[in-house]
Amino acid sequence: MSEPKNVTRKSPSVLPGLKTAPPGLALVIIPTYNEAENIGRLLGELAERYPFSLDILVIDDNSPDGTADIVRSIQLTTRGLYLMTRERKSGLGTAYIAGFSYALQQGYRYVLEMDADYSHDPVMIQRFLEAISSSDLVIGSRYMNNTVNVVNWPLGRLILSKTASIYTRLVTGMPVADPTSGFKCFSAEVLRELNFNRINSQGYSFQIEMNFRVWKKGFSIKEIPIVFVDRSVGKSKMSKKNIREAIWMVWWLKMKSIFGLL
Ligand SMILES: Nc1nc2c(ncn2[C@@H]2O[C@H](COP(=O)(O)OP(=O)(O)OP(=O)(O)O)[C@@H](O)[C@H]2O)c(=O)[nH]1
Ligand SMILES: [Mg+2]
Repeated sequence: MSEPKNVTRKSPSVLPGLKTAPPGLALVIIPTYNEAENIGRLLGELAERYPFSLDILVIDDNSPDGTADIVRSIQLTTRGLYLMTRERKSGLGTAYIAGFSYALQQGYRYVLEMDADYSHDPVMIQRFLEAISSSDLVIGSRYMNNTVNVVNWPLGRLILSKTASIYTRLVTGMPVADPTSGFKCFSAEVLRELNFNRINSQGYSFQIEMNFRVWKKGFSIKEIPIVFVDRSVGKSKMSKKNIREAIWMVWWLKMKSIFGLL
């Protein structure tokens, strides 16, 4: 299949005869904006842990700190690492939509979302890949069984996140304990069923909207426990605008669903 113009593959081809899971089955999408301090270490760890069972697509929005250049240099020695570049910072939602389209076009069976800032532990990817064989969407949850699994988060962030989870559940009725989590895995069947043109939310809303649409289509959703660790380097891109958007988005989704316009 042909490669979109803004995606580069520099990796060497896979060595023949290796007794491992076939490459090309699962793709992890990592959106980045100014993650130069994190991306090198993360890509190194992913390549080491999953040398043949996982491909990686970094989607960088022309980060001024040179994140994309770091990815390019790692591509020279890493199999299955791809880079999509966009001209300007255009939001997490559109980055993921571009990544999902790429994943479907390339025929991946499973597609993961992951942050670049080490809030999401690479070790857990194995669990996602196990769980996705019996579910359509697997969400890494910080709030399962009435526990809170976050490390180093300021109390304000925790209250905000937990309140958003409760609020989303009350308004939409969606049975998901952590609807704003950005560590998750979709089966390709689910993504194929969604009309990406209708999804235009960013940040937290994007995660909620994806879950809601998957749930409303009757697909199965499973949550697995994760521990979320606050970023230790780099800056958060979370904004007040993201929070305001999420407050209205859940009502908008509910109304659309009631009137059959989802
Ligand atoms: N390509 C792209 N990536 C983005 C954009 N905004 C955020 N990201 C990336 O998306 C991931 C999550 O963003 P964060 O800033 O960590 O947001 P967050 O996890 O909600 O906030 P913190 O917990 O404070 O870190 C990170 O890998 C960011 O670099 C964007 O506009 N474009
Ligand atoms: Mg983060």
